Amino acid sequence: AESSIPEPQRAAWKKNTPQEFQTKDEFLSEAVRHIETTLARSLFNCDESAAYGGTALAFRDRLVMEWNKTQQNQTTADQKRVYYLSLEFLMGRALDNAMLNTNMKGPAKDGMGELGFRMEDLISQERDAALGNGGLGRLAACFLDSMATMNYPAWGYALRYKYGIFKQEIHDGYQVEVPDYWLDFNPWEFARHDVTVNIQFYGGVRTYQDDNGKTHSSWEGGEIVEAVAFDVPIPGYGTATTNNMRMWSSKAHSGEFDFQKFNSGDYEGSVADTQRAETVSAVLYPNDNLDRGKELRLKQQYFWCAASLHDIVRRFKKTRKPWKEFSNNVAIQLNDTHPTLAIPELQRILIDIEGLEWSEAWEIVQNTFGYTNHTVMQEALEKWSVPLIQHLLPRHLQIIYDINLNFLQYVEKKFPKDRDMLRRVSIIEESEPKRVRMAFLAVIGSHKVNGVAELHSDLIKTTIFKDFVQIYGPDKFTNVTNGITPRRWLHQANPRLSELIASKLGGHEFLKDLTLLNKLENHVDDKAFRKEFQEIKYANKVRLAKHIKNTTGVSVNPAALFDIQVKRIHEYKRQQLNIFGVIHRYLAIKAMNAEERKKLAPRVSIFGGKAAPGYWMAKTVIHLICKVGDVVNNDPDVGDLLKVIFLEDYNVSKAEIITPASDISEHISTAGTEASGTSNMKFVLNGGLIIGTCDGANIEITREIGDSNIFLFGNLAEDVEELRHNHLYGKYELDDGLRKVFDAIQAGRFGDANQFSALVNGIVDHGDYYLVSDDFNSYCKTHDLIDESYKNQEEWLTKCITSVARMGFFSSDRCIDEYAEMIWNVEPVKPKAEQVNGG
Ligand code: 6GP
Repeated sequence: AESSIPEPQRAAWKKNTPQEFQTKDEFLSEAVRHIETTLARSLFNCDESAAYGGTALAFRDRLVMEWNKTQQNQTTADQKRVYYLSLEFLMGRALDNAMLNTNMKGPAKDGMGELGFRMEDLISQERDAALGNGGLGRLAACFLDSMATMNYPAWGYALRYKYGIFKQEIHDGYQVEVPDYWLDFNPWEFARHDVTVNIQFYGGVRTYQDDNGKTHSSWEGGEIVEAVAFDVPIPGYGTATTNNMRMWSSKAHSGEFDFQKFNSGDYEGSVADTQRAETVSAVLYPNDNLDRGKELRLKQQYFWCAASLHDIVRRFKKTRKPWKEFSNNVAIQLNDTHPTLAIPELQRILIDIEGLEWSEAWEIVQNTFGYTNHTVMQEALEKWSVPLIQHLLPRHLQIIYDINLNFLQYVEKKFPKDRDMLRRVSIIEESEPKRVRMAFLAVIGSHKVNGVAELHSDLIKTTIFKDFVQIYGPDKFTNVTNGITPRRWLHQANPRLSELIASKLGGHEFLKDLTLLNKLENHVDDKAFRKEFQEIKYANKVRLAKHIKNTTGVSVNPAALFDIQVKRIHEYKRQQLNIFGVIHRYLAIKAMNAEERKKLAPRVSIFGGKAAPGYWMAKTVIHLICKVGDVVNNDPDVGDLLKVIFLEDYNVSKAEIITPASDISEHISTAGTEASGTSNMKFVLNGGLIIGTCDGANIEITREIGDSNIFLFGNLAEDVEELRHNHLYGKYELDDGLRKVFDAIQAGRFGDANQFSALVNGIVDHGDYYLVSDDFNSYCKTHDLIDESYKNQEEWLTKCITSVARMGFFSSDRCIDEYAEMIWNVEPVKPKAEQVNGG
């Protein structure tokens, strides 16, 4: 503890504590020192990448100093901490965020200006930290920002993948995946070679009796992989609190380097073992909303859960509190089922290592964990094969079986007449081979389960967890509607809009309390304000048009209506509906006379997003979009009336350019399939309207902004089941408009029709699972409505401004407060007065 350090030592330390830069000159001297010494570059070879590096390192120093103070302060405060376990953190770039959150962007910009650099150029030198697939990973990143900003004592636990999500290239209209080796220069992480955990795999279980005749189990043998901690400081906005994201990296256990092999001359064999250990944290699985059940993925999950729990338990033990205090000191949130092994792992630590009784341990486990579900789609629900777990984690399998036995006995007592219930809710699915249903284990091992938007949270109670509502009662299940951080998604991505809002609301407080945006409604008739708002949107469209020109070579007119769909490519998200709609529009334009064409608002349809490398249908959709673009964009008869763009390699930093530039964005999943969506929130917050289905958070967005400010269409979730049934039994007719689109594709107007036959047949012959045909007419009509609406620019502008003003609810700050109160029971820890960042 602090008080145990003798006074003279303290004084010596204090006297030499590095000072945090406060001015342009102080910043510059730090940055130049780093360029000269850390990066070994001189005045004569300091390029943009070195200037970026020096700036980033100067900021990292500053963050690390605040991090040290924050950790010390939180330890002294001795309050409950929250640990957010996520296999994905889609952080994007860190420099702009660090500069804005510490309120030091101005001095840094001026300083680098003196060296002849423009800050935008330096910012764009940074690689994205892309340790995630999509919404689930970006949500985790927004949560870290909110937890730090609101001073919650919180840590994120991550896996330090050597390769993040692949880089997408488009060759000839096909997606090509290129590995993303992002660690060659990462100034934001801090290696902690002294913080390591040995992680065990394989081996067997030995049971033995102690002197009192009590039976114990012990997991023995197998192999060890070492986990090394790398810390990334997470600065809050306008606060000194700097939290931690700890990433685990795998390496060969030093005791494991096989000296036997080595001495017998098999040096290469030894090295191969080392490399095998490193593969555990090598690559992020590139699937969004899909479980593929690969052994290495299970290894990753256990490696990361075990290292994190070891760390958490070690920290708790330092407090010397009794075990029954554990869940008063620790809340662990499971981001989907990926960290579910943390449940049997904590139970194992408590009973096998710490010697607690089963029931005492189990109560601690349940009180500690909360579980967030992010999808109801069957193909995403994790089920690990029993033989695989048996092999890799033999003791955990025993514990899972014991958890299941206790649970089923409880259920049987409660519902003695319902035999089928036991089969339905068992953690073990009686398939061949048997499988462990991770979602059920997560529900049983947690005290709260939440969905991520109201409709979704209702759906999990009536579908996948229906029986569990009967068993535990409805209170175990709750909703926390997702949110986004207004720092990155407004202040950073759209600085001019942030300034405009600040000028009307008298400062930037809205960035910490987004509900203050409602005061903007008072200015909706203010002419100057409206004009500036419109100019900002236009400027953002010009910026995106430049990006489109630079990356695709296509010129688009910034005055056209920008219609954007950017997200992972997935059948349920229905990019195919969008591109079929675009083809429908193209055919309509071709059939129009000059008079009709004059009345039409020019459009740019913009797509972006990655397809999982093994997802053929998704790749086909990308191919179709590209081919339609080739035809439409080169049709002189169409000109500016329609352009179709596929933006390569959609990621967080590109989203920061794309999101502020939309007039309309598309959130058009089959009702009941998109748990929440979060880009819908980003687009509206940046003054764009949306076209969407009654799905996920679209419903709550509608409630907040009013149904006259959103373009909703399509069938409702409650009707989906019956519609699917009709498709399967031939009780429907393919939509007429869609038929014409298919005719055009089949006639080869967009290249070889065979390329697209699976896509078309999926709808015509194979049941149209995502109901593209059912929603097509309503979709096209709604787009016609959008055209009409866009002609009245004043009304359109009013809709946009009103919507921004009503988006306060969707801040991830609100969301984190709800978790803190309903699920974690944690309180903020005020930073100490001596801390400086933004304070
Ligand atoms: C996603 C959901 O698809 C998306 O609707 C939601 O906004 C996001 O999670 C954050 O809650 N789910 C996944 O990406 C996923 O893989 C297993 O779920």
